[in-house]
Amino acid sequence: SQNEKWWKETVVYQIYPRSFQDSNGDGVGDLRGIISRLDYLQSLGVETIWLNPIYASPNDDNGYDISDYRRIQPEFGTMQDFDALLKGLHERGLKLVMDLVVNHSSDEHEWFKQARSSRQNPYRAYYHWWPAEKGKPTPRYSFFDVNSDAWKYDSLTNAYYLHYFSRKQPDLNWENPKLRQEVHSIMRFWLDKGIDGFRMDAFQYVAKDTTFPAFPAGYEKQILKYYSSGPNLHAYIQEMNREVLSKYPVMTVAEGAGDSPTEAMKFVDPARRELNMAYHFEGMDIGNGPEGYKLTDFKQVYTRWDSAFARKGWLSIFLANHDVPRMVSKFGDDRPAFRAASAKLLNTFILTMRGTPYCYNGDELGMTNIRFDRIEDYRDVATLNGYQKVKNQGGDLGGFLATAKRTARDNCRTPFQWDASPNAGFTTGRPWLKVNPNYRQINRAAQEKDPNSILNHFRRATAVRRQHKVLVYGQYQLLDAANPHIYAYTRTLDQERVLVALNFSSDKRTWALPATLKLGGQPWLNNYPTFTPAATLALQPWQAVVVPLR
Ligand code: TEU
Ligand code: CA
Repeated sequence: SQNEKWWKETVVYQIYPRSFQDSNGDGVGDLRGIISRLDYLQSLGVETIWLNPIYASPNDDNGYDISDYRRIQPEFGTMQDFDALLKGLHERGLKLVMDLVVNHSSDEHEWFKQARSSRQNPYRAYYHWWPAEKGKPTPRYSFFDVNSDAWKYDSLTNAYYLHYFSRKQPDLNWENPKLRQEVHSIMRFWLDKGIDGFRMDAFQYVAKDTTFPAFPAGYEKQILKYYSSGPNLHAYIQEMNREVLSKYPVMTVAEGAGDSPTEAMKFVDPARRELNMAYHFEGMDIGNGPEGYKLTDFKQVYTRWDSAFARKGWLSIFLANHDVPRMVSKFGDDRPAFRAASAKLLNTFILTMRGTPYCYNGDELGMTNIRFDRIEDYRDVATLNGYQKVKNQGGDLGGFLATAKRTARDNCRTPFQWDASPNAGFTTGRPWLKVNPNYRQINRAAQEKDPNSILNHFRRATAVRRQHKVLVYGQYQLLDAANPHIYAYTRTLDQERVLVALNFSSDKRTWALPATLKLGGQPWLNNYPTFTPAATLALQPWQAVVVPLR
């Protein structure tokens, strides 16, 4: 039907290039390294690869600070390497999605160098400035700054510039049509090379009210309300669709989608001609405290978002990315006895929900948080500046480190665990970020040999999704919403109906099937060797079954 689209049926696999595979021994992953792993990517049964930024960058925020949008980061390789990678992917039937980071550039981008050189410079209006003679700017919160202050004073022109992220990531001025044309031209440059889409970074933040009105006290606690969906945001996206996107058969996904399903729908309602899909963070935002999360909250979030998109629009489904802890450490149980089962359960969840699944590299192996003890081991600007901020305030540094062990972004950025050789086969040199010492047990080579490994379960799960459109398009219905341990739902498409039953706990559980459901055969997917069809299911710790219904 008209509603069927390749980007709804695809499974996206996210590669963090810095940590995937080093090919030349400098300790940094690179494009040649990815090329050497193309057969592995194909073997996963995913069809789309999303690469975190690989553009030229001083690397203040691992590539999310771009100094030249048309060049490859020299550490990662050359444009020839990029072309070879794209060709290699396409030859294997895989698509490539690039990160588009245009809420901000690097302060080392030529535009910013020009802009800050004088108030009269034509590039001045590519950024947001507050002349110091107007006094202090109205407060704006910065996610990454040591002072949380998004205005940085620049003495060269006696003015402040705006940066929602780090000082080295000045926000671009989307109110300037010239800037928007530059972005369109950058997009065409990559689309004309044949890439298959964009993941649009921090895109909900691009539009600003440039009169910079004061926000009420405490606004930073509701940052999405004040920062996302600014004036003209959707006009800018519609313009981009008209000028660029509508001319290419590609997919687009907005990182962030406003502060509610209603706001999110504006990005992806097909009638509005904007983007294809969006991802929200409500699922990720639960369970960041030491006490973890309640399954009933988790179910409620996914169910509410599913129903808001039941008739139109499309979402992404993910439990991890490069900005959050490892999914098995946060949502599963990464102790040795439960790690494999819970990782398989979480992959089953991602691959059986409605929405396009996004799988973060390493999660197909059940890689875990590294849990650094010392600030010296971290590399992430967010953690390093956060630590410095607490230190400047004379705050509780031990408490900060304890929280970072659980939530810091470097937990999931450690090198990919290929095999049991030194540095997990990631590099022959010194890795830019420590390898998780558990690589001797948790690695790809070991899991290739084991038919019941997390890796081979992941492959079965992607194959099942490919074979059964009910898992892509089928209507979702939650069962037993109040159950604190079992997440069960059905997916239904025409005559086909399937039950997904997930035991989100480290204990055996029983679960009585609703009287209206009749099991209709052997499981399509099961992370344990056995399953006994019965009116009451007996589920092992973290057991995950996908069973057809009659
Ligand atoms: O992250 C943006 C992002 O997650 C914000 O939308 C979020 O609200 C904020 O970080 C609060 O935690 C993207 C990238 O994924 C991230 O790696 C970059 O550091 C960031 O943009 C800046 O480009
Ligand atoms: Ca390298």
